[in-house]
Amino acid sequence: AATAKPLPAFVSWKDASALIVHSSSTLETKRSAFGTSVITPSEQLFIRNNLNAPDASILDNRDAWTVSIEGVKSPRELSVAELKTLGIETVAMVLQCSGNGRGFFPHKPSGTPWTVGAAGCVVWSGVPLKNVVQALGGLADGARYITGTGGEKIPDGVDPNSVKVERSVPIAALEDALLAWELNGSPISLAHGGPLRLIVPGYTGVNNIKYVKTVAFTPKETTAGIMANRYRVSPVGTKATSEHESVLGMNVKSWINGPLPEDGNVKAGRVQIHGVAFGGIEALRGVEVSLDGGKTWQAARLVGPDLGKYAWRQFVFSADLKPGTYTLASRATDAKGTVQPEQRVENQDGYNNNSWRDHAVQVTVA
Ligand code: MSS
Repeated sequence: AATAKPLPAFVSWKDASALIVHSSSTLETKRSAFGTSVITPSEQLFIRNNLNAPDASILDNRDAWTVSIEGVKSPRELSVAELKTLGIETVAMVLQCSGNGRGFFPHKPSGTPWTVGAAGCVVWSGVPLKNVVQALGGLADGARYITGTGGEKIPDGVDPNSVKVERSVPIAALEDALLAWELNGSPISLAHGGPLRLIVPGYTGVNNIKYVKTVAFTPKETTAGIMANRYRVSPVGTKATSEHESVLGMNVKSWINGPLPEDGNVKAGRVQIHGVAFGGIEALRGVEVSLDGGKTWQAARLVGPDLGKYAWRQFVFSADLKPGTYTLASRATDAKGTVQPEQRVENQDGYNNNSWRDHAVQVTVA
C-alpha cells in the first residue's frame, strides 16, 4: 500500500489522522472522521486552493488587512479594524467544494476525486456585507452581482484573468453574505482564508473567496476564467463555456458516515446508522434511510442542535440488523420538497453530485 502523503507545511497544524492528502493544495476529510457532533473542527476541515496561498505574513497584523468595496455609492477601502465597527453576525453553514462527490463519476473527470470529504459544517463570524454596503451609501445603480476577488499573488508570466480567483454570485446573496474574520471560534487561519473571507451561505465552496481583496457590486459576472469557463456544468465530452450553468447554490444532499465498510463487519443486533443531511441553498426538511439499497425508505431522526438553514443536521436511524449484506442509503428532502435524486447529473468536470445511490454504502453484518 502507498504510504500517506505528509501534511503540506501551510496546514501542518491539521489532524493528519482525519485527512486524506490528495496534493499540496487538496486535502479531504475522511468519511469516518465526521463523527456525530454538528461542527467540523478546523483541524479536520478539507482544503482546496486553486493558487498558492499568500505569504503567512498577511496574518501578522490582521486588523490592517484592507478590502476594496466597489459598486457602491461611496466606494473605498476598509480595514478589518473598520469592518469590526460595522456589525457582527455569525452563521453556521456547510462549506462544500463544487466537486465533492466527483470520485463517483464513472468517466473519471479531471480534478480531485473527492468522495464525501470536501465538505464540513463550520461557524463563521464577521460583519454582514449588507451593513458595509449601507455604510458606503448603498448599492450603485445596476448592481446585479457580488464579485469577490482573492488576494493571491498571480504567478509571473501568466494572464491574471486565467488564474485569479474571482467569482460572481447573484445580488440576492447579499441578504446572508458576511465578511468573516473568525472560523469556529478562532481567527481564520491562512489555509481557510484569513485575515478576511467572503462567506456566501448556501453557495458551493468556490464562491467563498479567501483573503478577499475586492468586493465589487457589478452589473455583469466577472470574465475571469474561474467564472467564465470553469466551474460550469457541461455535458460529458464538452468543454465548459459561459453558456453552461455555473456552480452556485448547493443542492439537497445527505450521506451516511457510519457504519462504513472500512470499519469491518458490523456486529448483528442494534445498530445506529448515522450521517449528515443538508438542504443546500434551501433549509432541510428531513432525511430517510434505506436498508435495502433504496427499495424501501424510513424516516431518520435528526439529532443535535439545529444551527440554522445553512448548517447540516446529523441524523440517526436505529435498526436491528440480522447477519447479511446491506446496502445502506440516505435521502434528504429540502424545505421546498425537492428530494435528493437517485442519479447524479452527468457532467464533464464532475460537479454538484448529490446522487443518493453514489453515496450508499455496503456493509456486512455478522
Ligand atoms: N479563495 C481563494 N482566494 N483562492 C482559492 O483557491 N478556492 C475555493 C474557495 N475559495 C479558493 C478560494 C474553492 S474551489 C473551495 S472548494 C473553497 O475555497 C475551499 O475552502 P477551504 O477553506 O476548505 O480550503 Mo471547490 O468549489
